Amino acid sequence: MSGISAGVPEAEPLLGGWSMLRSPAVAALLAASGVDWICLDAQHGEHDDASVLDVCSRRHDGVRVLVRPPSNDAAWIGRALDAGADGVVVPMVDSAADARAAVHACRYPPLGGRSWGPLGGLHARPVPAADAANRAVSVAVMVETAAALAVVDDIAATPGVDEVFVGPFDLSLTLGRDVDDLVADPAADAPLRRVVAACARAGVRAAAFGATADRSSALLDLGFTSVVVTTDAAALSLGAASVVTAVRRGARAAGG
Ligand code: 3PY
Ligand code: MG
Repeated sequence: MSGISAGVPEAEPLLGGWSMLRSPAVAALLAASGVDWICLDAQHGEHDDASVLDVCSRRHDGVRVLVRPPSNDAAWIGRALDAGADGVVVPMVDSAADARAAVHACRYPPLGGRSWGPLGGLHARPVPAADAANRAVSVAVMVETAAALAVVDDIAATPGVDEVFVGPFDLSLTLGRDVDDLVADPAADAPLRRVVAACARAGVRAAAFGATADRSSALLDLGFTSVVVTTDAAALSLGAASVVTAVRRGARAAGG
């Protein structure tokens, strides 16, 4: 197993932070929160080419930096990796062919079609050789539609895929279900259990977007071994709101 999983015992779950805000300072705070990895979201978050380069050119004390491109697009994936991302989380991968395209975009020949041009040299960082970069890169493909679920074994078994990453919000939309109902489904053949089982059969990591403590814990209980526990936007607004509420409550109690 390569990429994000390198060096981490299989039994130990990885916790991730999701970066929505286009701020390198906020991404650095998120990375310093104790998570194992962060993901810069250029699909639904504010990140773009420039902010990805900005975050990736800073050091984050061993916390790996992934990027979610807006789509399964080789040019975008190549630029994120050139900027120094440790891997990508590719959205809306609906088939083994989509998964093969994502893998192909992430690896240099002869394994794939990535074009040479890492930016590390411009930022006084060492540039790994092509074969080392191929070994180190982490390729996560998002299973988040009914179509993807139907072929999840094929997607998970695609050579070069390191991780299958569930987007429970999109998946619940295409299945016509409530997201928390989907996560709590106790059936032996429940959709999320099917993803975990497919990953176990293929020997790849099962990851998912939780974003709240309850949902993240439920996903870990289901067998996911890499889970997004919060987003920067949620942590900021919930953290500030809880302090404001506590201080107002205290002031009212003191005022009688
Ligand atoms: C989903 O749940 O669909 C996601 O993509 C999470 O960002
Ligand atoms: Mg999604």
